[in-house]
Amino acid sequence: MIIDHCEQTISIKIVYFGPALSGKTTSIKALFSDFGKEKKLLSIESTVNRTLFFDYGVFIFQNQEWALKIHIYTTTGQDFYFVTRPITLRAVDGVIFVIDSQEEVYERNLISWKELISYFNQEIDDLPIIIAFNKQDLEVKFNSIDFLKEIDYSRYKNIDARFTSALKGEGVIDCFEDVLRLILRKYYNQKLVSTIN
Ligand SMILES: Nc1nc2c(ncn2[C@@H]2O[C@H](COP(=O)(O)OP(=O)(O)OP(=O)(O)O)[C@@H](O)[C@H]2O)c(=O)[nH]1
Ligand SMILES: [Mg+2]
Repeated sequence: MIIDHCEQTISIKIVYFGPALSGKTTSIKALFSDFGKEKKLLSIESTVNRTLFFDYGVFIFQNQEWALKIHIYTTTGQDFYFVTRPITLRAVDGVIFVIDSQEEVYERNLISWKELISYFNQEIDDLPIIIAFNKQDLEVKFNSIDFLKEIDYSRYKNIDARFTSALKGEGVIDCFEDVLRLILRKYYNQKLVSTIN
């Protein structure tokens, strides 16, 4: 979070992370479309619609004095562009970890999770994360509880899980609101932000 008193802006950064083809770009597109802002989304894609570096967009909420800017990125799942992922994650305030719920790619999700936590030290314990079990519209899925047990879900303090079908736009806004809620609660507890009467 960056609080700029001169410009009177608060900036927050949220990143969609997850294995290749799990639905990160589909999720961010659905989110921007829900807010009627699909034209504001910048996607750097290859000719086969794979993310090359990242997708990026910003939501700006403004009152008369202050602006809240929420910068939203996706990482690329392609290992060829692996080097871009830790860069995209720099100074992140909250992560939406997009899972591909298809049984045959269970391991891929686990590897991606391990990669995510490898970029952080102890701060991972307190990083706001929403785990989005995506592709719920498909028939054959693995059991989300198994995955949560395997990553030792209960050791993280600022984490939650949800089901999504990004292709249908289902659950995407809830994930966004939830990660924002976790971020604001964390900064409220740290007294970086406060409520006014
Ligand atoms: N059935 C189904 N397919 C989905 C869903 N979300 C994404 N997909 C499909 O999964 C494929 C990959 O989606 P993307 O959004 O490009 O995935 P990504 O995670 O951004 O992929 P990379 O950027 O290449 O890592 C596409 O064919 C999507 O249509 C979903 O909820 N259900
Ligand atoms: Mg993508």
